[in-house]
Amino acid sequence: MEKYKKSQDLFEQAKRLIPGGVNSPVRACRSVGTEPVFIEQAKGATLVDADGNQYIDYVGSWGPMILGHAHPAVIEAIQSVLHRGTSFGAPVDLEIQLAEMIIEAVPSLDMVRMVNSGTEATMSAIRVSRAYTGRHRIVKFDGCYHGHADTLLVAAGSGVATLGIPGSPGVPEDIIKHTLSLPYNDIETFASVMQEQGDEVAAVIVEPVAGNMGLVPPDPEFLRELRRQTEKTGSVLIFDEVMSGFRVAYGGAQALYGVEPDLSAFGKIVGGGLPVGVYGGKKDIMAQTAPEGPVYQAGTLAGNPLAMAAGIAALTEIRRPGFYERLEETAARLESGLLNAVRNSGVEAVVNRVGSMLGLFFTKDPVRNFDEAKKSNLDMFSAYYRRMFESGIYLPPSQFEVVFVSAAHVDADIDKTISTAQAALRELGQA
Ligand code: KE4
Repeated sequence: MEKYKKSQDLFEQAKRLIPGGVNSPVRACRSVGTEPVFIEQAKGATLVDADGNQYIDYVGSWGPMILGHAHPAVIEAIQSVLHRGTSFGAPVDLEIQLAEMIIEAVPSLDMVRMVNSGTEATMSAIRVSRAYTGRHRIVKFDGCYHGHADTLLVAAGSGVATLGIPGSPGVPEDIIKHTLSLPYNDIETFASVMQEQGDEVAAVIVEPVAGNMGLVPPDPEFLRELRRQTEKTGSVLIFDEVMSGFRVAYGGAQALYGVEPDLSAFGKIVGGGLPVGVYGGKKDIMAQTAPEGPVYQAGTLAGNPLAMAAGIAALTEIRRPGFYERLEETAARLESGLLNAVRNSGVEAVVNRVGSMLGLFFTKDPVRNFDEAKKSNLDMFSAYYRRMFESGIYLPPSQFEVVFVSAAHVDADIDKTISTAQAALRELGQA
């Protein structure tokens, strides 16, 4: 179609040079049967593709863009430090400033280490936990995705779930034999596993709000049970807040649900759209990290000054009074509009939401874990996705991702999204 001609040409070129033509699998849109458009630029809640088509964006770069794209404060912050140079491989004052902001925002953090991605953050938190406890076993939860480190690519969500693969070839059995993946929100199963083998468990890692099997809220009692059992067995509790951190509250999901982990991982928002991952927590655990302690972890561009400046600017904006209240209003409007659209369409679907993270599943039953998420009608999701896309609503191209609302989404965006969803769902209901 001429409408996407430039993107199609670019995609053909990209596929000759980059596996699948993308630098991250889920961007290839394979699970929804379309090809990706190449983005020319973005501002606020609007994306513009290579052919000039405009979209209301609910991917938000998979979470970082809580302020909306190209926020003036973030752009200005990057420009204001650019003249100093882009990377030194030596400490910079900006690293202290961002570390202070993150530690001040999250009471469970005594110390943090900057890395370049969420994957590095969770991978490093696991390594430090294993060193701190002298144990190897890791407990994670089905449908949770913690990045692509070998240890954690077991029954993962996000792109692994989107591609329908159990884990990934190339990950030796020797490595994943230490990783146990249990059903999310299943308190009994978790408690009995920890009673049996908790004293061999180095760490329990969880997405405290699950955003990689679609949006699945935690049962607060489940999070409290994770805390109780890990306290009892001396295992490290790791909250992977790469997505939920600074998203569902300024203090993350741990602030929202009142459960304090031993270590946390952050990413996405804390870099303001530039590559930043963070792991941190209790001082005695973090003191294991080289060069203070023996656990090796390193990174050429960790603490990069441009990324630090972008992160500082982003957190400065989102900690302003009223930010989360306004975001909550916008996301609640979208949720109720979608629920009404479902009710008026005759289609069976449920909507899950925590703050500005939403998930719509084509099923009549509640979705509280990965098995239930996988029971939803994926073909219907693909048809819905395509219909919304063609009408200028840019949703995540997978049932196992989440819709992100930003501070840049205005009433007109929400109204257009709801009316487009209404039309799409009516069509699906009549098909
Ligand atoms: P990165 O390595 O992609 O920065 O972060 C990995 C990660 C860790 N933990 C959680 C809870 C995450 O959601 C992620 C990454 N999220 C996916 C989207 N679901 C990133 C998008 C992609 O893989 O292209």
